[in-house]
Order: sequence, then C-alpha cells, then structure tokens
Amino acid sequence: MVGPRACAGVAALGVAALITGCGETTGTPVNAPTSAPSSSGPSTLTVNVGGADSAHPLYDFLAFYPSTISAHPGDTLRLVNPTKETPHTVTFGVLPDHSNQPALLTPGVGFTAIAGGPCVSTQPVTATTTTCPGAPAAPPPAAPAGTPPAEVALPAPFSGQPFYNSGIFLGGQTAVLPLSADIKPGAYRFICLLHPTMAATLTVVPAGSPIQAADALTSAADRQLAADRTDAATVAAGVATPADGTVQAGAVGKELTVNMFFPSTLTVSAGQTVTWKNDGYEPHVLVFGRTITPEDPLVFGAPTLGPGSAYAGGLAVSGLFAGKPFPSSTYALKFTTAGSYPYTSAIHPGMAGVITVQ
Ligand SMILES: [Cu+2]
Repeated sequence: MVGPRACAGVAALGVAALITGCGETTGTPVNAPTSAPSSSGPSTLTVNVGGADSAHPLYDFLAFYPSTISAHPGDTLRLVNPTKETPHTVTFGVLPDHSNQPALLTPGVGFTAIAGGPCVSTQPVTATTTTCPGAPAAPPPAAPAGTPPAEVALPAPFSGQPFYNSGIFLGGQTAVLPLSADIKPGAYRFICLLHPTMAATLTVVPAGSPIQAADALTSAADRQLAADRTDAATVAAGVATPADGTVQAGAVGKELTVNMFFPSTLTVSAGQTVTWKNDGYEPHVLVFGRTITPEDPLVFGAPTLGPGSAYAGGLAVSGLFAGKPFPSSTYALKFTTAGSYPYTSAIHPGMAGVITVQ
C-alpha cells in the first residue's frame, strides 16, 4: 500500500516521475539527488501511518513508514493512513516511556476527548488528562457519520507545542500537518496513542541544510514495510497449537498484529469451557450473537456476560482484553448447548471464528 499512496503524495508536489519511481519514467537518473535543492521552497513529505498488505487483510502493520523523517520549517507532512479499517493518531508530546500519555478510554463510553479529537496545547499533559488543556470542555468526539473526508483538517501548524494530537483518523484518511515557519530545529518524537509500537522522529533542520529526497523517503518506507511483512508471515506461522479448549486471540510481532483466531474453528462438547487468551499489546473484543461496530460503547465496557459464564446463544461481549495494561488477558464461556456459535472481534473487521458445540 505504501507505493501508490506515497506516489500520489509525491505527484502532488509536481516532482518529476524520474526521481520518484512512480508512473512513467523518462530514464534512469545518473545522479539521483540525495537532498532537496535549497532553492526548491517548502516540501511536502509523505509518511504512511500504519500499513496494510492486500494479500493478507488480517495483518495490521503498526509503525510509521518511514519512522525517521527530516524536514525544514515551513514544510508540510502528509500523514497517510493507508489501511482499510485501522484508526491511528499522530501525537507529539508523549514521553518515550509513555508515563505522561493521556487517558485513552472512558470505560463504557469510548475514547477520551484528548485522545479521540484533535488537541493543540501549550501545556504539557499527564496520564490523567482526559480533555484538551486550555480548550473549552467538550464531549468526546462522536463517531464520524457517513464516509469520512479524505483529508483531516488539523487545528494549527505544529510549532513544537508541548502537546499536539491529530486526533483519530481512519483508514483512507490523510492528516495534513504543516510545520510552522518558526519551529525550532531539533528532534520531535511522535507516536500513535492507540498503538504502543508506533513511534517516529521528525528532525527539523535549518533552512538550507539538506533533508532526504522524496524518493529516499518512499524507499525507506517500502524497505521497512517489506521487513514487517516478512515478520508477519513468521509470526502467523509460529503460533503454537493452543491447549484443548483454548483459542489464541491474535498474534503480535515487533510492530504488527495478525488479527486471527488460532484456531478459527473449534469443536467442543456441551458443558465444556472455551478460554480465549491474548497476551499481546493489541486488544480484542469478542462478540457473539450479533455484530457491533468498533465505536459501539459495548466495546469499551465490562463484559456483558462475566468470564466463565454459561452461554447458550444471544449477545455476549467480552470487553477489551489483552496484555498489560488491560485488566484481563483472557475471556471464557461455558458452552452448554449443542450448536454453532460464530463470533467476531468487534474492533478488527474480518477477524472471526466459530465454536461448534456437539
Ligand atoms: Cu496507530
């Protein structure tokens, strides 16, 4: 997915296809530039936020591609979410140990205002911040209705504010982030609030100092994603067969998740308990009885049916479960009645399984 998106961004610059590798070329450059010419004016730099693999739609790549970018004051970052369904944020001002990362969720409701919506703050944030400091109190952002706009408007240029969050933007959306003309040269780290593997460094250099060429940005992104695709195949192939009556929900690599149930179909005897385990960083939410959207408040609440409860059909929602800091890494149901019980992970469209009870 990197290639076409990145090419579109580069094409928007009017940069010759000759140096981008996109579309029709007119020949091989003898000396491809390694830095932007100093006379070229502001640059637009494309970074992919997350990644996808159309051959493996249940693999979710959780990194910035590429994860190191250099830019000049006044340049613009095009932050492209190339995934089909995965939300991300681009967030400056969270420490590397995440100790000041603001609260992500309001239990039983959804994302907090500071995590879900754009927030530009002249004040630093803490782990207990739930609303944008200095902004008028506002309810958590509503789920977007209809088709989301292709571009997400951000409230202000980034000038090195203590906290700057794009808010959640969805698969297919692009956040356009201008850097202010007066941003100080230096390294600015940014993360995605939703995915702890996602971090990148933007290095702002003085006007006139070299930055990477557009094609170098694209090729670095492609190399990084290619390595992660290889890792995904290794992760998916390496899942050990779970113990009888156990399903592993998802599998994670260094910066990717495989959103599948292992096994996806399981046959048990009436009266047997099935336990789902997820020690990874990517949460899952089991839903039996109907499908719900990723934004449904049921996703963010306690289990509708307590772990280990008897189950014979109807709605059952596990709530989010994963490794720390999630409160539980397992969910279980005791299947009392013969039948076929399909289920999904509410926050990962396409992630589905079936329990057959004999
Ligand atoms: Cu993310």
